[in-house]
Amino acid sequence: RTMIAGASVLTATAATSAARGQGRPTIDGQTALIVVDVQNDFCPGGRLAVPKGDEVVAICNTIGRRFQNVVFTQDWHPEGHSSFATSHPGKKPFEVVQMPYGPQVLWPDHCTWDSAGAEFHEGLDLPHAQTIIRKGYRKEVDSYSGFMEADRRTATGLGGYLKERGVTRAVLVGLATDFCVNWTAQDAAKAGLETFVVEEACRAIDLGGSLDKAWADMAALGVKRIKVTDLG
Ligand code: VGL
Ligand code: ZN
Repeated sequence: RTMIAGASVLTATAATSAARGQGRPTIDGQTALIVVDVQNDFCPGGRLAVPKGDEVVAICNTIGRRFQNVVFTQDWHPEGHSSFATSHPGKKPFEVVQMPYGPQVLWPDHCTWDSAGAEFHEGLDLPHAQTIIRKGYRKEVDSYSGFMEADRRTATGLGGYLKERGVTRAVLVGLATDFCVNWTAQDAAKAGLETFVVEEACRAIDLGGSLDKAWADMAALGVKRIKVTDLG
């Protein structure tokens, strides 16, 4: 009898800490789903295709219905953007150059203003999404993060938007795990949001170990890596 009582106490404790949001997010009016860069250029056939990037679309749709607050980020570059290898004579995509704000991976041209590649994947079906934060629109500065440009000074406004609306918790999905999801998650955590990344709802580029490093860096800031089933 004692053993059974002890076991049920343990079970109750685990259930309570889960409900407190230590392992899984409470989904309520203070929680926002941030759908990162689910754009054609990051999907197969796109100019900076993330392997299996399109597989996140259906998962985002299913998850997204459960959230009152849904926000999209959209990578949005002018032609000739400084993150494009084509803007650096003699350089190739995926080489790294030094920019005034630090190292910058050079990419194939992608997500240019008003191009088909910059549009959201046509299967993304979250009509209740409330706002779209565009980023990377200044020619000289990239922005993987939905919160802060790569100069690490210029805010996009997403932090203020969420704060003003009383959002304290962010759940992230989208592309790419090791770049824009990673940087957005880190900045969400730094902004004081309780931050979760749903791993099956993301796909990675994985350049030279960048995916393992991204998960480690996110974990160090308290970002929680969860599964779709953790959303209940
Ligand atoms: C991204 C590289 C360049 C991303 C955006 O969405 O992860 N990656 N621009
Ligand atoms: Zn970009």
